[in-house]
Amino acid sequence: MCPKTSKTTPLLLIGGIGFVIVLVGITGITLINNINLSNIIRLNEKVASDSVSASDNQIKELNYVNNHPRNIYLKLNDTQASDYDDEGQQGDEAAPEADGRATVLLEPPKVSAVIGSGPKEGGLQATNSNEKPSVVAPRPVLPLGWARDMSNSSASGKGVIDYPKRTRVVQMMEHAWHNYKLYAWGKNELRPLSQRPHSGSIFGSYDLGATIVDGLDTLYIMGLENEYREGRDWIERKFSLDNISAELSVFETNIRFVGGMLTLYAFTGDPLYKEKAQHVADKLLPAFQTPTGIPYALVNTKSGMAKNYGWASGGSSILSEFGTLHLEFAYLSDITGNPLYRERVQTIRQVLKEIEKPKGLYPNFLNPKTGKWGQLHMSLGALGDSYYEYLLKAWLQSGQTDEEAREMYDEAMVAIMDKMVRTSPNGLTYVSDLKFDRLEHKMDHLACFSGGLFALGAATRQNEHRDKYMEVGKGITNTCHESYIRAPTQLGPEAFRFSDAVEARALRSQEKYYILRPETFESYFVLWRLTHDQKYRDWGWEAVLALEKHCRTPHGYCGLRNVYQPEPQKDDVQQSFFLAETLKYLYLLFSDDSVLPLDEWVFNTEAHPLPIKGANQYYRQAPVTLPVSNAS
Ligand code: DMJ
Repeated sequence: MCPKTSKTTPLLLIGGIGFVIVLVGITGITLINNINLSNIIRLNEKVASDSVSASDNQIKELNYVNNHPRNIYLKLNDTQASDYDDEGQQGDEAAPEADGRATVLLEPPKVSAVIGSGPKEGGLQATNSNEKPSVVAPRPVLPLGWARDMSNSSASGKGVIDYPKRTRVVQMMEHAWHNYKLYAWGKNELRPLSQRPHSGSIFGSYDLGATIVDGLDTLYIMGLENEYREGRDWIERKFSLDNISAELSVFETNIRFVGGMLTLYAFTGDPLYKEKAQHVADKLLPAFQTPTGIPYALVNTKSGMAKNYGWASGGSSILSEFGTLHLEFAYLSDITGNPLYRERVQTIRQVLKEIEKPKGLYPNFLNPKTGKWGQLHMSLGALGDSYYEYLLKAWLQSGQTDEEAREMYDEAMVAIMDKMVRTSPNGLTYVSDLKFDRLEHKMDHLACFSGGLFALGAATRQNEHRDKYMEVGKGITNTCHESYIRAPTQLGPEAFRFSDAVEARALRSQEKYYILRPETFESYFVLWRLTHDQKYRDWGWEAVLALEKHCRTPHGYCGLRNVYQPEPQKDDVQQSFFLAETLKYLYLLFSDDSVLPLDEWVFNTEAHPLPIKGANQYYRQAPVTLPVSNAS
């Protein structure tokens, strides 16, 4: 037995040890696996809970609903989103939620404008239920309801949301955004045909997310909450101009990036946007280091080296560029408490106020070293346009206190009316370019914003020009509409001419393209708000159908190479301003007047609405501090 036992014992021992090793091994692997697995599960849970709490916090922080202009209440509900046909007819009566996105609750703001007999009277009245109403500051405010006063009460559709049509615009925005997200997320723009990013444009080749920053306030206004959050998240995590050596256009960067961030700050009060707006503006400041204070056009974000475009007359800066900084820089000073930004644009203002103006007009080119005009070319289109816009709007933005801006605007308009506004043989009103003493009977698509500008200027000041300017505003808008409907695509060319032979038609091949520009729709929107004439909505709807027919592709929207061809070639670029401006103005055209009322908001030239001081509770003014910016 013993020998047998002694033989089997080692075998058993070895077997036992082996068993234990295998057992320990299996247990160990299982344990390790379990540890890994539970770690991963825990990690995932953490990520999920972080992102939930981040987004909860974000909601709290953003106070998304409560802080929204006019308390837009989000209702994500797709059920009736496609309940329309191409004529914009809806089967049933439009229900309040028919566009499934945003319902406007007319909860009164805590501070409301109280109006005296004119713009110089009145003050602000607190209507917070805890306080006795009292005048807190006697300062000029826009006459309450000036926009409504201009309306024709017999016109149909006054103040009513056109849900089916507005829904279509929201769906266009979703299509543009989702395809950008799919193929170009974080890059500047989308190439819809090639399904890849568009780089190397005015934004340079860095990934600045131009479409995100430019389009985000439109998403917010439309109530596209998830998309808005994605964009905000990207800005928080990725958007920075530090450590990159990009040569940026001061103008484009200001109107799209600074302007976009400022609007988002006004809407939400989220400090992220104020920080980013200031961050971007600080990168632009070296461009202002010139003998006159007129900034250069381009600045390198790393070195601060600044320069002008080689092609601009005699090393000049461009009127529409250095003249289109005022709204953003002034507002940035007010929300940061740092006066430096306003000082920079006020210097530009003083140069332009004091300089001699040929025939009362502003040429497009000004040398930042000598302070002298370059070529005497004048335009309300390319190179000039938004300078005039910012004169009127600086006055509006200030709550009509910046009288200097209004005077400069009024004087410029008198000269433009006299020297540049003309009527064609068949009665079309247009704004011609002027080169030295010679009129060039051509109007850029860019100049089509001026229909709305003339009307807005007329609506906000009672003077001897008021009726005439309102008529000119309507006339220019009508002419721009004509330039659209005279093309088989029903979309307007980049520039159109007037001669004995043609009216409102492009003649040169390089003027026949359409790049999703907004200016004509901007004027439809402003005129709609001021007159409630149904034709502006009808014209906007024609444009929606034309955009859908010719510019929509399975992967986003493109411009057209020739609007006069029935089946035009597409240009493969979805411009960021298509989301920022074109779709925003179309959306507002079909909204009621309580969405961004024109006596509380003023749109920058990229359609980013900024609050009006003294009339808008979202102004968010900060106490003035000593300059803290180290950029100069
Ligand atoms: C936009 O960037 C702005 O509207 C600018 O003022 C002019 N050009 C484009 C749109 O056409």
